[in-house]
This record gives sequence, structure tokens and C-alpha cells, in this order.
Amino acid sequence: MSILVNLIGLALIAAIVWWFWLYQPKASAQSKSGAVAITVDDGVYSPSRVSVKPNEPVVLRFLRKDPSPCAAMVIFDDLDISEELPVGKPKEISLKVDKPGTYAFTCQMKMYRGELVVENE
Ligand SMILES: [Cu+2]
Repeated sequence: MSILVNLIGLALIAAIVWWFWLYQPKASAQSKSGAVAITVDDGVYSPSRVSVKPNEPVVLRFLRKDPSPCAAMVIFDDLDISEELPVGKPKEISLKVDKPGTYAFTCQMKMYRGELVVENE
């Protein structure tokens, strides 16, 4: 019985160490299946950096959790895309960019900021 308790204790310690020291939230994402989920909350897009390859169709699935009007729109200035984001309902934006480069996406006030990086690997 005490061995079991020790094992549970060890597992707990391992979990705590992993959570506090080893776990780092991903700040950037790479499109693999062609779709990238982006959460809109607390003034940040997460991930705020999305890498795609040129000419590769990609779907950005924005999930807006922030009900404030600040988060209402997402705008890709260079790509002429501007879409309204409903609260709590995913909004998919499909795009395909030919030219490598960094394309910013922001809310209408430019407080939320993210970038779409189009690059060859
Ligand atoms: Cu805003």
C-alpha cells in the first residue's frame, strides 16, 4: 500500500515539475492538416504566429472568446481580408498566399496582433 502511495506521490511531483518548468505554451503554429485554430482572447491571438507554405491552401479557424468589441473583426490588411468574428463560434477564413512574406493580421484597432508567415521550408 505504501508503495502505491509513493508512486502516486512521485507521479504528482513529476506532473508538477512538468507543468511549472517544462511546459511552455506554443506561441507559434505550423499548418499541418491545412487548418489552424486560433483563439481570440485577453488581447492576444494564440497562436499569434502561423507559418504556412506559399501556394498552400490553409484554413484559419478563429475562435473568439473575448466578447469586447475590440475583438470583433480580424483584418489582413495586405490580403484585403476583413471578417467579423462571432463570439464563441468558430469562424473559418480560407486563404492561399503565393508570395513569401510576413502578413500581419489585427483587430480593427490593431490591439490584437498576429502574423501569418509565408515561407518555404
Ligand atoms: Cu481591438
